[in-house]
Amino acid sequence: MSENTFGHPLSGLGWNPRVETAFDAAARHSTHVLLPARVTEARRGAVGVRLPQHETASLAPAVRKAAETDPATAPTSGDWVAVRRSGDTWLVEAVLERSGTLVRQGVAKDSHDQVLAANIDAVLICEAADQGPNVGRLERFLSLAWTSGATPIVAITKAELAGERLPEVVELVESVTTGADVHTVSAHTGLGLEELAARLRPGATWVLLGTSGAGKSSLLNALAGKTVMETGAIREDRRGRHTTTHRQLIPMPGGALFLDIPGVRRIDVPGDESGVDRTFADINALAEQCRFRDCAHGDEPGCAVNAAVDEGELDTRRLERWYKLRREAEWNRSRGDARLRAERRKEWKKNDRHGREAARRKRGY
Ligand SMILES: Nc1nc2c(ncn2[C@@H]2O[C@H](COP(=O)(O)OP(=O)(O)OP(=O)(O)O)[C@@H](O)[C@H]2O)c(=O)[nH]1
Ligand SMILES: [Mg+2]
Ligand SMILES: [Zn+2]
Repeated sequence: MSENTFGHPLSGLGWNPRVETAFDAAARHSTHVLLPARVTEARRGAVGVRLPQHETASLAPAVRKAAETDPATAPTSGDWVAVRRSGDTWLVEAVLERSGTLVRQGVAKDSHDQVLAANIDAVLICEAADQGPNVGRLERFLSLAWTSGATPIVAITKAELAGERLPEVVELVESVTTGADVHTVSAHTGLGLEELAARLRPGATWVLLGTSGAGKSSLLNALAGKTVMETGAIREDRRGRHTTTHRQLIPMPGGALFLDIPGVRRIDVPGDESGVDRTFADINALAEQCRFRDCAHGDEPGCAVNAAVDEGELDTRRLERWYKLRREAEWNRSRGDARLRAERRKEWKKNDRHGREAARRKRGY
């Protein structure tokens, strides 16, 4: 961080030279006087921003139009935006270029991707110690986190509830978290909180990812040392009910920022195989040792992947999950490409029509 950004009024919100450059570019392009702000809450058609004081801002027509065409461009929690005063309201004039985005892949036929969090440095994946762990889900969350460009970190939450099973739970989690650090924590007993808090750099933005009831908001409160988010008991008669219902960016006492988001039950891996490859780096390293470069790990001779399975070093279930997630990523990529093609076609048709109408007007009939 350059010296002059330390005293900046937005430094407590993660303001940094990269954002400053992006903002300067936006400000130069505008005829209005613009101010930088960070989106703390995204709602339909409006956003909660910090400038650094709290304000509500609506979307300027150009931003709204872009968001209608592609919802992924709409200002979302964590975004840096350029705003201006218009009468007694604030308008978002531009969404500044993002770094690190957690994207939820649209799974329905025509659905668009949804940006859950923008400008994030770390993804804290929460998995409760008393309910599993679900390694398949962890691999899925890890793939998503790696694709975001931010650093994934895993928190085994509610550790005290695992009792004697804790070492077994930790071992299982660590067996599927190649390349990501694992912290064992308890919001109730305080276990592991100091170690985790030591990793929070001022100005860094962390997002919490996990199922509903995993203890994300509780962990946030415990790290903050005060209640910054509501937490909720999981009751049998209200299963599936989320305690956190909207995404919110919270500045922490030490200067880091946390984005708390509602629990995610299942999430598709994005159409980008790189996140899956990072998650399964152990299998990829094995695959590189196969005799044939294009080894399909079937019954080829000299297959290092199969050798590892035979020697009991690689769990076949993990291998199967790798295949499954890779297929899913490939499928989502091809689907994304198909949607892009369809959108382009629609755009061309529209332009054609506009062109024809303009020609007709010119001709006068
Ligand atoms: N025993 C124990 N319970 C915990 C711990 N952390 C959270 N809980 C409980 O787990 C339940 C869910 O916690 P929340 O923090 O609301 O979970 P969440 O992940 O934010 O859930 P959503 O907001 O719905 O996504 C609450 O009843 C908490 O009291 C812990 O360390 N130990
Ligand atoms: Mg919550
Ligand atoms: Zn092989």
